[in-house]
Amino acid sequence: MSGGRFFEVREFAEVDSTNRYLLAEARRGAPEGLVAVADHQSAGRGRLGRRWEAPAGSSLLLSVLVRPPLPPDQLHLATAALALAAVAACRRISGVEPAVKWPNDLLMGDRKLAGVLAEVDPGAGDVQGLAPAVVVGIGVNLTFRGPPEAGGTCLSDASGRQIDRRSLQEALLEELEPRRAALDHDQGRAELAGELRSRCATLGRKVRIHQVGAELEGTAVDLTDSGHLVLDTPTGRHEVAAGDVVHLRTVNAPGVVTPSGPGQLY
Ligand code: BT5
Repeated sequence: MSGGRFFEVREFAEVDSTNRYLLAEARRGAPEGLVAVADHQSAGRGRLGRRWEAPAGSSLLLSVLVRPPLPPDQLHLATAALALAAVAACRRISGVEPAVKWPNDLLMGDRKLAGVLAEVDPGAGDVQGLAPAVVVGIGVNLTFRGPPEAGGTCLSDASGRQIDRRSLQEALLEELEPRRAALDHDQGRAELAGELRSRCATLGRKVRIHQVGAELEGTAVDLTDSGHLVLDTPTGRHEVAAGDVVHLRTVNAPGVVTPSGPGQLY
């Protein structure tokens, strides 16, 4: 059991989606810190209506409800906080260290090990004077490599051993505690962005970014303290806060499309 704010963990043998469940709880005024974990999701969500697939017992499927005091253009730092906590937990429990593909995947090499999905519900703010809710969920493959076409991997392949799901869950919630606290102030946010920079597989890569109505191609050269990606392109430098990213010149980069789903932060 983790200490700190993520102490109430609701465990499900099966639920449609841990993100969906926590968004509904947030709408009813649930406080920050509530955690949902499932053995199996019957309708696991990826971004933009895509599915997150995982046979029962094969993955860590976990969502947290946070209410960070972030301006809208920095809300995706909540995604970074969970992704970085997962990187640290994987290192502690399995000995392998995934990289982060900006903004929301954990990779081993070019293979997807985990995906993060942050969602806000505009209706979930202002309930009982609470800050708006952000639900951030992660699926970490333990023994399942994802659907064949996704070119994913799992932690037991990467580490060569069986990983205890509960140990990974507890380590993740412990690692999340300081990173969530960092979202409360400028210095913490800058430190989080610094950690993201040091773990980010996207920096130095040629990338293509799909945004609403636009596509941008260039070299990812930096991350700002707000966690935005800085791209060098033939038309100059661009700072990107939103968008799906394709790493170019890679074998298994997942193809992704423009964010448009209501409430999804990607
Ligand atoms: C994501 O979406 O990567 C975010 C996934 C978030 C899942 C967690 S599980 C707990 C919480 N509750 C939920 O309902 N969701 C969150 P996206 O970038 O859209 O990637 C989805 C794509 O990844 C799919 O279209 C497949 O191609 C691929 N995929 C699906 N399942 C996978 C898996 N287990 N491993 C690797 N790739 C997978």
